[in-house]
Amino acid sequence: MYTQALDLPNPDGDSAGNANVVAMNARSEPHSDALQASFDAKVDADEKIEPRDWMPDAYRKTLVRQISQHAHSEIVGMLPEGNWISRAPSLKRKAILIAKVQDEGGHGLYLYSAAETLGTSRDQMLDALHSGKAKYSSIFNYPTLNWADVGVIGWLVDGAAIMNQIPLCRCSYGPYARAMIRVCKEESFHQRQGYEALLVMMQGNEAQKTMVQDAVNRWWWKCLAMFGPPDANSPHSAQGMRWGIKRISNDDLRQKFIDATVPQANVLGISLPDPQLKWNEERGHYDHGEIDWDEFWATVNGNGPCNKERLATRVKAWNDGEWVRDAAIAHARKQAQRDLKEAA
Ligand code: FAQ
Repeated sequence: MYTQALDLPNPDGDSAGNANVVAMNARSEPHSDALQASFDAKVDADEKIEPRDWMPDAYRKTLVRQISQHAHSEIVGMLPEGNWISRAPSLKRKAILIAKVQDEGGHGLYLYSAAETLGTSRDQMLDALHSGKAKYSSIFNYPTLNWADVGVIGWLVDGAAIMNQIPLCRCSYGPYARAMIRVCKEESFHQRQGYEALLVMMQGNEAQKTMVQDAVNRWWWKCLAMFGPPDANSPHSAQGMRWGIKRISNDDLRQKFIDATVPQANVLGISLPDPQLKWNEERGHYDHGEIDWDEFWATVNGNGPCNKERLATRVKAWNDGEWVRDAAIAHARKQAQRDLKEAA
């Protein structure tokens, strides 16, 4: 979809050696009422904005923020499940889990590539993640205590992720929208494999059923918080909607997720840990209890149960991989010199 070619260090480029990035960053966007009007008209007509089109600086910055946070979530999201590959209960479950974790890595790569089309480099984004400046989804800062957690991540975490990501397939920025189409197809498989794993456990013995219920109790509220703060406290929502980046609000997506998930919980035979969860005939939706937003913000701000561990694992993986990056750059350099000779 996007090039995965290695950018060679370039003396005229940024610290990562990406000359194009520097060119784009240094470019001060010309601004005129005509350019703005043509951008607004495209967004209003539901046309896609493409990398070479003029766009307001704030639109570019918002997309870099959101897409890079999304990419970081995918690669940090590999960690809690990756911990269970060696402990999967059968060869079949192990093969499925390996494929799922690889898919998440792939999603991270599509998303970093989509963000790069906006003039930021992968090294800049990863620096922000490794130094703790960048956000990633709150959900990946909680521990996976037993095998039922892996099923619940598939069912509820991927389920919430798809609910949020389907509308992003219609987002106004072309590369992000196109990346999301494939991501959503894969997330849909992830959700179904998680649900199927739980269905099997729920047909097992009492200990297995208790494990599933316990995992659901621990993850339910955290998954509801994944959709972000309530609309009234969501600083980016109004502008995101105006720009066609966000199509459905945080609260509306959360409600859609609850409405879709309650019947699935009934089929599984588990209860959801919310005494206020009740069908409201008048609204045509389930009413639900209050999310603990203090706990959410503490986690988002670095003080959840696993924030430090997740970041330390990512930084170690980056440092351990340095020799691979060096070897790839040396190979690409030699290849470029060879191509140059042949062309001469
Ligand atoms: N965690 O004004 P809003 C996955 C931040 S992928 C942490 O509402 P916005 C796949 C927000 O960034 C999961 N921070 O912001 C998988 C902002 O902070 P900032 C990730 C959060 O952007 C499955 C501030 O709060 N999905 O799970 C969270 O309009 C299984 C104010 O919020 C995406 O990233 C949160 N939950 O709406 C992988 C989807 N919520 O930047 C492995 C794309 C909010 O001002 C295994 N992103 N914040 O410092 C989006 O749709 C949006 O960015 C929202 C937030 C909806 C997340």
